[in-house]
Amino acid sequence: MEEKRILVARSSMPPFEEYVEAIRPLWESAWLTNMGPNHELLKQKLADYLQVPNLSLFVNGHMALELCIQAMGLTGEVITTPYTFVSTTHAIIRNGLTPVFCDINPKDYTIDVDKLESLITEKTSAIIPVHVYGNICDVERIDQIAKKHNLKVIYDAAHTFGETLNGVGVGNFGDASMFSFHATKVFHTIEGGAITTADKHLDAQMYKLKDFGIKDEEVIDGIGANAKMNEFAAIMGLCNLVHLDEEMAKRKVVVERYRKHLSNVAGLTIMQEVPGVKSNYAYFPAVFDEKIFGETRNDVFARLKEHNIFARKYFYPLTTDLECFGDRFASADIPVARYTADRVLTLPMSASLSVEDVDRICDIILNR
Ligand code: T4K
Repeated sequence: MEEKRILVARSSMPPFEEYVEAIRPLWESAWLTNMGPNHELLKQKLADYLQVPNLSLFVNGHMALELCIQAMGLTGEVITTPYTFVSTTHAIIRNGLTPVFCDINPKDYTIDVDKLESLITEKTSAIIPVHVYGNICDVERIDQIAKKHNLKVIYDAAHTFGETLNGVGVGNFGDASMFSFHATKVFHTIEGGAITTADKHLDAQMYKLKDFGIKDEEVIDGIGANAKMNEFAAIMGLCNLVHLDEEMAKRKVVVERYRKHLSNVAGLTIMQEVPGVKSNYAYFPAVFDEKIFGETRNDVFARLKEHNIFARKYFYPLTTDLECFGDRFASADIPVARYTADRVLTLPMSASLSVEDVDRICDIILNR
């Protein structure tokens, strides 16, 4: 008999009837997009949930980031990390800017603040750090460095929905934060994303830029794109929001089960709870040091696959090494990012995993 197939993620689904009931009024109103009533309601509810003053919704997280960079009018060089999904780097380059790659720290894989300052030049206009896997960057140090050098900070907070640091919503750090509501995320709108910011002017810019730069019927004073969230997506968000706390509680059980089996295994590094952080349990990365663990990450990946379990190598290759860039970023000094990308495996993680599933996955990993 074929073993149960487990993928790295599985979208949370609200009860079918709840979604169907919620979309029923659309057949009456026929108002499907362009900042409809559900879009406006979701925007308000998410701003409350994330404890942020302003939130702008988008068709996806990537367009949110791209347009936020545009709205800020950044120039020249932007410091970021290569240990991320390709979206972060593409958003910088597609704005005509040059990414400068800073290494990550081995503790939580976020930007290494000790290596950051030496990369700042007179051309640097911003820092785009990534709260990778939901690990919150050293926001205090980044803030100090940015203020000292007069730089903007946009956090790629794609993985961090609903997290808080010492009670403060993660979307409050820096000049702006981008969240992804992709189907694979803890909270999703099928496709979707948001920018949070305390800057009212920036928020107003974002509202226009996602709608072609339209100010009113006769005035278009920005060169925008079309990146609006539609009503079906917004309704999916409203339905998912009702069940979010329950979903996160289920994810917590999964993470605790992984930790029970995989903590204190020689040659295997996993993330532990961080004091002061309310986690959303988005991802479960495990880093395999082959010299001590006895097997490479690729060996473990292949063995899991034999058992119909599909872990992923998020984030390998590093974005510096992607084919589309040739050897343009080959000289980046990023040893920790390289070490980690070569050894990381993100294990299956969703609210639908049972403890038995986790036991089976861990059994396979450990019985080498
Ligand atoms: N910044 C960061 C740091 C990010 O991680 C991302 C996105 C972004 C920016 C950009 O945000 P968005 O523009 O996407 O809102 C996935 C996601 O597509 C992507 O959103 C995510 N990061 C990235 C880390 O993962 P793929 O190419 O690995 O996805 P895929 O299709 O292989 O799906 C992975 C697994 O998820 C599947 O094995 C099964 C499950 N799945 C997938 C889909 C599409 C579902 O259960 N339902 C689904 O509908 O990129």
